[in-house]
Amino acid sequence: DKTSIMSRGALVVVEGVDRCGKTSQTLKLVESLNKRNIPAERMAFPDRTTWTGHVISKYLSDKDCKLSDEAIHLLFTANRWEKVEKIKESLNKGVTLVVDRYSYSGIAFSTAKGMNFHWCSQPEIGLPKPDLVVFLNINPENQKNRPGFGTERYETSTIQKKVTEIFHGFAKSEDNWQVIDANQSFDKVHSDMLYKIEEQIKNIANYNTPLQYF
Ligand code: NYM
Repeated sequence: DKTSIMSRGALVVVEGVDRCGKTSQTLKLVESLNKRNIPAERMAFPDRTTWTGHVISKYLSDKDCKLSDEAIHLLFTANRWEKVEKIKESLNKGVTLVVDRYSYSGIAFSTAKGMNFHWCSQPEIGLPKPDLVVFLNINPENQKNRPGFGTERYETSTIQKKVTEIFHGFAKSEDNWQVIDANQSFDKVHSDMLYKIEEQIKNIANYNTPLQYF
């Protein structure tokens, strides 16, 4: 039967600081994959449409929204846990997921404001582990030249700088991270990402790689 020969979709995460092009690149990737007859869908964290998402959105946009650092950290994680069934279902159907931010953003942003790295990592244990993380690495000058910061929490250069350092740490220590030079043109960044993702999809099919968990 068809399901036994169809391989699972890839779990691909795109990480990077604000204004590195994550949103437009993830949209374009799904479009290009679909054009090549590779079923793919986009997902983004935080997902502001769920109940935890409503609170997260309020926290990010309203500085008077008082939640302890621990409470909001756990809500961001809960927002991912809410999606686990959906993630597994899609991957098992052969759909590749292109995810805009994931656990790494959760750990990086909370650590950047002074929280303990180890503590922040614990509630991610058991979540599906991405097959591939594409890190859009942009230099600060280029980031400055893109449309300005919004008014949400964490949109300051101090936080962004720390987050960048933490992402570079992940890129060095994690085996699933690939760094893409996001200072290149939109189309070049797109084709570099597409190449890595297609390579990953082929690997999963060739070696029948099972989904892993943190
Ligand atoms: N953010 C995002 C976190 O602090 N923790 C998380 O777990 C995630 C997924 O939310 N500044 C931060 C990063 C962003 C902010 O994200 C909103 P976006 O992609 O701008 O909607």
